Amino acid sequence: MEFIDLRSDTVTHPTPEMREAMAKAPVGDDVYGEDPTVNRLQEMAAVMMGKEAGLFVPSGTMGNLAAMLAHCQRGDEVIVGNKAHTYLYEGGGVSVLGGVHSCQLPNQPDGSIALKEIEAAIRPDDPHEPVTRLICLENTHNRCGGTYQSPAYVRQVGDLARKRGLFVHLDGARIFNAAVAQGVQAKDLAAPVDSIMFCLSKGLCAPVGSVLCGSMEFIKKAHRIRKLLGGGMRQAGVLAAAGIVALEKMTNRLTEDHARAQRLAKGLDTLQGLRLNPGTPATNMIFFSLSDNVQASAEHIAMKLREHGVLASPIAERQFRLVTHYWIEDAGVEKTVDAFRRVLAA
Ligand code: TLP
Repeated sequence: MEFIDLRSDTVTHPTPEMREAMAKAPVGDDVYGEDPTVNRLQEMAAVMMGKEAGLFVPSGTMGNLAAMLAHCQRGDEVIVGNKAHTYLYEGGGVSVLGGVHSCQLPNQPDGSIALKEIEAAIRPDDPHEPVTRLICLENTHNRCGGTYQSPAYVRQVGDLARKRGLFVHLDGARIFNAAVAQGVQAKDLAAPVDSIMFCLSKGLCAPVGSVLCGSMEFIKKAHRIRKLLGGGMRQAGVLAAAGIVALEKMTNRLTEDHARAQRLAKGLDTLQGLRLNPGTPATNMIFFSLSDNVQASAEHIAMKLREHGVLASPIAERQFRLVTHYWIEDAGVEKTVDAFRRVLAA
């Protein structure tokens, strides 16, 4: 059975054009810096983010970790949102491997961190305390509902960081979703930050990989750290080739995923038994919970949905996240609403 897979946009398979580009890609040993396809992808990514250089990494998690380790020393502190992917879902890597302390501040409903809170959390120069070194933002913000932050907000954080001698790293796993949702360029959102990581293997459909972008000096450090983390790949051009197609062909079409998310949310909203989160969907993620009158757990509902050919992610006892992407078409939207209707009525 063909499943309608809404668990994440990470489940996307490469497009036929990507598979063709992968088969034909010229390759070399990228640890020697000799893979022409990786080099081309890194240059393209840097231009699109308005940065001096880019570094192809195997995953978003490694990109964020390499960035944080490049910015921080042991004993430094990173300011993160309490719902940030870097804080919740990356194994605490920056503390485990970097000896970096984290200061978690509340994420606002739109995924931002209030400027006042950031300012108040910056440590004084006192030997009792860790040294505040880095602020991490996330755009779009996954756990806050796929919400996005504006260029003006990112600029304000960047200005504050510069004034206080701090770095800013942006987890831009879905930066192109944030950009198309606001009708701006990705580089408008990346300009105020020192480094940005974005993923090729989410809504952009490439099978593997992310790119970390920043200054030449920063990328040189991150390159050394990537090797140390075991992320130096050899003939990685076969993967980078799909990434190039992702950047050339797949960024602007993300508006289609956002429109389908709207349509899906509208359909789900007609069903008794579900309560959409306020404001959902902001981009390609729909968050909702089960109403009190529904006895079954989200886990049980997800199991039943599978029998109807729909894969959905429970993210808590009574909550779901659905994510639209390239492989979800209009018929899949209808089928999903129908499957929820049947399962809730059973
Ligand atoms: N997110 C995954 C899960 O890990 C939750 C998903 O299904 O959404 N930053 C953000 C904002 C992310 O959403 C993710 C993956 C990552 C980083 C990590 O990327 P990978 O999976 O490539 O390490």
